Amino acid sequence: VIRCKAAVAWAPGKPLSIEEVEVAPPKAGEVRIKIVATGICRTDEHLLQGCFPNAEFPVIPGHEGAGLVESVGEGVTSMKPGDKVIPLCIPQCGECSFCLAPESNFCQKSHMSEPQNLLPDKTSRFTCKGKQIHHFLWVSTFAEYTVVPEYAVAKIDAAAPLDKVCLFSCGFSTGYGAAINTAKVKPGSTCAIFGLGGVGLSVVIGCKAAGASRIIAVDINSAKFAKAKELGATDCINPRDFKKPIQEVLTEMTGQGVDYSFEVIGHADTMIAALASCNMNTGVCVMVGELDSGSEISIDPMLVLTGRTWKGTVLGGWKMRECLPKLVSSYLEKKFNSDLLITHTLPFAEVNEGFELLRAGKSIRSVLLF
Ligand code: COD
Ligand code: ZN
Repeated sequence: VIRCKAAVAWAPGKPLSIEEVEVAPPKAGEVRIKIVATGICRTDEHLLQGCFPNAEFPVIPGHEGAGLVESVGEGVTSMKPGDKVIPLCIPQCGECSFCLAPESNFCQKSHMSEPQNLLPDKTSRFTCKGKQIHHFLWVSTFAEYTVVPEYAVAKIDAAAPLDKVCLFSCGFSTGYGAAINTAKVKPGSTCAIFGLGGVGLSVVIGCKAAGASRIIAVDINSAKFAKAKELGATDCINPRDFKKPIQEVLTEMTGQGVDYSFEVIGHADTMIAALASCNMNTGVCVMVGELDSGSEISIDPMLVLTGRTWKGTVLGGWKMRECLPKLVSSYLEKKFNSDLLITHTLPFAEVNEGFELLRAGKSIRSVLLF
């Protein structure tokens, strides 16, 4: 058993408290990881506010981490102590029908079908002050040490800087993959991205990498435009600067609407605007943002009947265990610069300050270092 620091959420709506926790050794098929760096994602904020479906408290949040294997349980063969790894919030068991389908990146042994508040054997490896603490998405990266099933861990290049590639376990991969895998953006095409947070800006990086010739960034906060331009946006527009609906503005700017549009905010009205902004016949609209649970959306069916394609994406469509190592290699070959998304690097003890930056819209991504 290792005693170490972790940020525990004891109840919804309360700040995190840094505690000393006990982390049990990995059981068969599990890996204990020393987390070196972890990003703060809005999904962690949803969890803290009590808005994450089926979450149980107390819990150790965090799902955007990277670290080193500390020890492995019986039967683990794909990694050894000292390996650099990224824990995955969507695993890849390699055996279920989703894992075997080439186009799918779901895994049936994941939180879509099994709760991730505890490890697959329905027990926790964390205790604090004599209480069992829940895991989050099996990864709980707001702990100096965490235990994760082997099939929910990707081994990455030993040269990877962990304080940068931690973003690959969620935010960056989601946005970049939405452009590359889900929309399959073609060279010379036009794209519109609604919402320029860390995920939306990663979509911008993906559209540029795919060779789009026009990348129109849309946000109500014009302070986001400088970074969007730096990452590849060719035009930046603020819906508040126009009297007419933004879909009409985009259609006028492009003639027939964009080839690909992306909603990376999570609001019903911008989902409909993004859909209406793409070409009525051949346009593809990708929904990346998530509506509050329980909300619904209603659209004029003509928007889709004329031929548009409306798609969703989870973690950018990557089969995480096999694709993340390749994505890390592309990063090391400087095919894109995701470092520009990191606006703040903080010591782990300042985790609550990191959430304040997120709530105030002052950060794109904050990375916490242990
Ligand atoms: N029009 C244009 N822009 C807007 C509007 C609007 N009406 N409202 C808000 N915005 C802008 C904000 O100014 C901000 O710049 C941006 O939208 C949103 O940015 P962030 O920083 O709040 O969000 P991100 O990029 O960190 O995350 C956005 C998601 C939509 C991905 C996230 O909130 C979400 O829904 N997550 C769940 C879905 C998911 O796949 N997550 C990844 C796995 S955890
Ligand atoms: Zn996330």
